[in-house]
Amino acid sequence: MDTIFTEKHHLRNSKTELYGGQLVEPFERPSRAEYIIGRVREVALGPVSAPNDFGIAPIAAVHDADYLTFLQAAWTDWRAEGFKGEAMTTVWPARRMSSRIPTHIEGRLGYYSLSCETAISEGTWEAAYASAQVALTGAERIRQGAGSAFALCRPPGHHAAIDMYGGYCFLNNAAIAAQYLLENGAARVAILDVDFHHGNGTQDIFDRRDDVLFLSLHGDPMDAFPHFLGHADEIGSGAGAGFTVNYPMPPGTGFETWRAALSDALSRMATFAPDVLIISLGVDTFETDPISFFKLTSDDFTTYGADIAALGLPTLFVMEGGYDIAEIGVNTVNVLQGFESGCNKPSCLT
Ligand code: OKP
Ligand code: ZN
Repeated sequence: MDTIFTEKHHLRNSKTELYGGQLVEPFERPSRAEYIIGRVREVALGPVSAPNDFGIAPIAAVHDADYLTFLQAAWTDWRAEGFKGEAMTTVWPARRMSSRIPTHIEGRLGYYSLSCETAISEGTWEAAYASAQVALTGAERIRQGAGSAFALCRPPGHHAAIDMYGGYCFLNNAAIAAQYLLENGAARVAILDVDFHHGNGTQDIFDRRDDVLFLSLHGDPMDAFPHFLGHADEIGSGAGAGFTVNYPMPPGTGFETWRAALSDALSRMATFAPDVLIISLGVDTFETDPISFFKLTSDDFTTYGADIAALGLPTLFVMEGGYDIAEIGVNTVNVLQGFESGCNKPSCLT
């Protein structure tokens, strides 16, 4: 399997995350990607290549134009105020307040964010842009006939909504890849989100769409971030009704329960018959992940990779979360190797 990767992820190197009432080193840090690419190389998963630049258009096909303008200027605008730390939201348009977009950066941060743990720092836009290009390059490989590809995106994307960042995400890499494929020959795309956290951004982007089936297995939002989306009764809106499927699961969920949800998701995907499958691949379902509460083992990642391969669909893996950094390389690559071992497509056997 080919991997798409760029060192530009290092440009996302925030120093502060608000966690438990303290400013700590962010869980989402550069070493995550280094461990993953290190493992890709160690097991010789396949060639590693740099992304091409598809420009801003495929990003603007998914995100709000003024949101993108905000993101590109946020660090400069923040610094222009003379603030000493990184850009963090302190105020939101809460219930019954105005939804007018403020001019001051503090107001704009509130308008365009969904949480405050994620600080905007120098280079954040450049890294997020490069991460989206990694996903687009992976999508282009699939469009050209590859049976699979691994977009080693960092920063992650699945919490980024049409016009909001948060949960370590700025641009929704998986959604950008899906939209690109739909505009370049695919009639239907399925997105399976196996990150521990609900993919609220992806769900938001495709809520009304019947050409994208979004399925997410995640910690119950009653107990887990992002807390305000991801319930089982969210099924999509309008023409998109029935094209969103959520599998919230409680603290302590192990592989048997998780795999039963996966099995249901896979059979729904088979019925949908997409041209391409995109996996939002987070390995924060791991038993010792520091911010999550599922109990998957390293071997379970291999097993479910093979389960996914049994669908026999062209599959783009897009990296999302995973915070047990010492094990993130093994767990991520286990999914990819499991997929390859379980894949019977002609394109996998070559
Ligand atoms: C990003 B991704 C836990 C707080 C969680 C944000 C988590 C973002 C996860 N007590 N804060 O989905 O892996
Ligand atoms: Zn996650």
